[in-house]
Amino acid sequence: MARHLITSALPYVNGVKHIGNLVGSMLPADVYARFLRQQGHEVLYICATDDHGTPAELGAAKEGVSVEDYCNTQHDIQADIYKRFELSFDHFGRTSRPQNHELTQHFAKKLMDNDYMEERTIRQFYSNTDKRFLPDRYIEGTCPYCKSEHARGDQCENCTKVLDPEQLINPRSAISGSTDVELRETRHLFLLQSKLQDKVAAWVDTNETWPALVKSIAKKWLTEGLHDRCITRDLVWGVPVPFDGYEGKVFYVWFDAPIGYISATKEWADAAPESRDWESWWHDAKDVTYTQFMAKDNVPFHTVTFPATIIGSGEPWKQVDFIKGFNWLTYYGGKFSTSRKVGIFTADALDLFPADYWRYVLMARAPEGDDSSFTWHEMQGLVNKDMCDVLGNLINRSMQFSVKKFGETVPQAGAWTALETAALAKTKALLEDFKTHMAQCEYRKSMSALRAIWVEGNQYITEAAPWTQIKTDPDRAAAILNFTMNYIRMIAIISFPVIPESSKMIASFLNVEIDAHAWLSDIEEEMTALEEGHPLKKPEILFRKIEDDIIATCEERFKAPVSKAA
Ligand code: B3M
Ligand code: ZN
Repeated sequence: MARHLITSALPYVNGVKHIGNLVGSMLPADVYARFLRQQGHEVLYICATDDHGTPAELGAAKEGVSVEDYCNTQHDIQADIYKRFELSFDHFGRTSRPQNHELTQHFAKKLMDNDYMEERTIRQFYSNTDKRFLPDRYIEGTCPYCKSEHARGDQCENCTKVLDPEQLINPRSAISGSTDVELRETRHLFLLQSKLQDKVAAWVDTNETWPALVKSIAKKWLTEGLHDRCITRDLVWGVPVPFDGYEGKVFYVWFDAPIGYISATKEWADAAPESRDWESWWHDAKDVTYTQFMAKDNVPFHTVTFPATIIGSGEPWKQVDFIKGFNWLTYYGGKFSTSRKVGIFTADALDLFPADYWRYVLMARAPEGDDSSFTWHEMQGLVNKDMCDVLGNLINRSMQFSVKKFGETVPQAGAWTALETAALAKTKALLEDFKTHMAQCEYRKSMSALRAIWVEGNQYITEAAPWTQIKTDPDRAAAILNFTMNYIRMIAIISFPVIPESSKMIASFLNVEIDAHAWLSDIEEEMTALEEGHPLKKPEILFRKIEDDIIATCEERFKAPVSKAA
């Protein structure tokens, strides 16, 4: 029994996210959290909306509402979607809460006290048309690296390079589009990351288990050298800077957002202070294993920038142990784009198909080793073959037959033959694979082991053929079905982290509870869990095939670049 802290990158509050965001952060974190809870560990899965920054201000301006109102609405919309995706956050907080303001200001003061922060006068774009400074996303232009015309002042979305606004070619205001912009002097705080370089590098080196993708991104940043970073902005929305002369300025969103992991934990504890202790998770928490989930563009901020803040504070905050970074999920090889509405958004996804279809498909095609392309035909294939033809088929035909021939109870057991022993031997090995890969957050491998267990069950009943046996040896038919009902129960338990709703549905056919904290002890023993006479229900249809015409409609509606045959 261990204590596991899990966080997934905090989605920006503005706008419904696409399935690419989900697969690179919240969904795998949820699958992992559920898996660990089943293993009996104490798990705390924390997420929040990233409420600050220019995207929220721009979003509010576009809708003509106040930033507060805008963020309230957007937070609730996202929270509702994630609930429908069955994401089992222990808390889904907000970085605009007082807890985060306090903690962010606390970190800033510590960094200032420890001489890791200093004031500098810089030049910032000022829009004469809009009569204001244009930090980060308020300024747009052409990327000096890849020449994309939609680069923002802080980062180019196309090539992911972090930018200084002054590097933009043909800068223009994102508010008015005006090119009447000029550089003006303004005072800001800089985090002296260059002074923290060695300490951050030494800490990165202690993390031997990080995946190659994550480690290489961190190393690349460290090799290029950490630059001092401006962490305040001329904006009204954000965490106010608690120093004299900084009225009207707030912290840069990437300074307060990762602190949000801690402050959202505090929100969680503040909701029930008598039973919850946030500090035991974050302060000097040597017994805690901390895992973060994020897409690759967020990795530098979690391997280098945020660690610099933590190390610079000189306080014993819990540092991340394992970072699971993801490549991009693409839409037919191209980029999902929130701004250009390309791809599939999470709310639309749920209108089309149940959450479990998405959960399984996205995890089976997780962009781990490389970017991974989503196509409707592939989704159709995975749902129809793996979920319907294998898992659904196993459950429906065996349970229907059992109920028809032996009534609504588990039939009598019998001695296992070579068929059962062989099936169990294979299953045991697959289960070990599944567990190992899940524990290492290797989703593609986990899903293929899981699928192989579904296949094994389906093959077993095909070979054992109770429908033939019943004609000559009804006891043997009963024994096969007894074994199968137990096998199905085992499948319901192990599939729960991935397809929780379906697992619960299968469990309801079998009249068993799927306790979130139950994993299998010994596979042979598990195969005797349901005894003769245990009540059964006639199964309902678990999964429905996705027909070709639905795929054609989706391709058209979601602007799939090319319509291909399956
Ligand atoms: N909101 C960026 C993103 O959603 C940012 C992550 C913050 S994690 C502390 O990609
Ligand atoms: Zn670029």
